[in-house]
Amino acid sequence: MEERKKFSTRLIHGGSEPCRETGSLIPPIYQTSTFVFENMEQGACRFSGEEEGYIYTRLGNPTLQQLEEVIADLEGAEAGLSFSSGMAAISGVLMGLVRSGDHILCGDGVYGCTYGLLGYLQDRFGVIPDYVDISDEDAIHQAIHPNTRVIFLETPINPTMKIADLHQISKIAKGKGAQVVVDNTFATPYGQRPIELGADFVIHSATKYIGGHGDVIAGLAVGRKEEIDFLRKSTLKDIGGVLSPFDAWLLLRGLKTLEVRMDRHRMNAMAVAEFLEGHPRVTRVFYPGLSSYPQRALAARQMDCFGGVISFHVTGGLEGARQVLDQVKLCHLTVSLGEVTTLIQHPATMTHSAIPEPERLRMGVTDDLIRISVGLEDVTDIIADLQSALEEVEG
Ligand code: 4LM
Repeated sequence: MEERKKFSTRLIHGGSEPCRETGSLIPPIYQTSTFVFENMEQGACRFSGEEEGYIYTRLGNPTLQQLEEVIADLEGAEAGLSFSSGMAAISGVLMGLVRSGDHILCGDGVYGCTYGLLGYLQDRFGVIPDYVDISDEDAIHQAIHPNTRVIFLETPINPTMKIADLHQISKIAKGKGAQVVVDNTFATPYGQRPIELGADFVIHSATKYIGGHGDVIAGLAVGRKEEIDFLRKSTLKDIGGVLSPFDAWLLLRGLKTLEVRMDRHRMNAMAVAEFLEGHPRVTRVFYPGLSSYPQRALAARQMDCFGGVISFHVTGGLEGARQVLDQVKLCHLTVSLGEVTTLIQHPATMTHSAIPEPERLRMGVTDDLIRISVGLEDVTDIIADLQSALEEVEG
């Protein structure tokens, strides 16, 4: 049997054989909405499933397929599916798994729109979400009920950077008949592969590190073939959050440099985290690479790369955060993360502002918390920018 190629080789060669007819090194973008049938019989057979082949891009497209195969391979999953955004992927997977009356157990701290989606599913469709501290195994045990269908985890969590023990939680879930869905946006498949640790589905906001350059909104999901096929034919096809072929091509291009980008993100983030930790106006820093990180041993065991996102508390509460965010110049004051450019934002009033305050505070998203997605610039320039912004903060 041919030996499986290493990760960086699979990133670069994944699914992209040079085109036989033209010699084009990079596969073409199949920027088409529909596919022509030779005759009516063929069209009918494609629709009935008797013949394999493309029909219409919402149902499948060669460029999307290439991306789906690459992400499934990188995550160690049987199959992959692409969506028009990370939220389309999350809603597509969750709506494909749960029915009215089912319970979704969620890590207490997720991206604000995921929280919003779970609330919407609760209000309109009678799905019951619950939030639990993912670092507390006893609490997880107790929070699983007979109707728990899904355990939804972000790890690391946006923005508190807490992590979940994927191996342990997957084991608990299996014993209770629940499926584990992991949002792997922050870690990327280079940083951790939840399927290998027992998860059932992995989701990405591919808008972030997968694309890497801040020019695409996209989502991806991977899992077992049968279940991914079901999602393709149900919540993707019929709700219709389909990725455009051009955006899939941009993601394929971005993926080729994932490993080198992540290595540099990690190195820069480590230097920034150490700088922040030593600064008198910073009261606490959360980055899995720091020796002060509360779940250091688990991070080292579970993750190959800690990524580029850091969160930190400043002195002076909301005002302290405002002083930093209004002063930065090189770091862009914007939501999103995982881009070549350093991005900084205030979760309490931005990405997580839709979460009711008491819940948000319980999740650790306090007014003095700042999130920075460290980019690939020279790290001394990033640190100098933060240094001068932090000078504005009163003690
Ligand atoms: C942000 N995040 O945090 P789309 N999963 C995670 C995320 O962080 C996000 C999504 C899903 C931010 C966006 C403004 C862990 C998004 C949703 O934006 O739908 O691709 O991903 O800054």
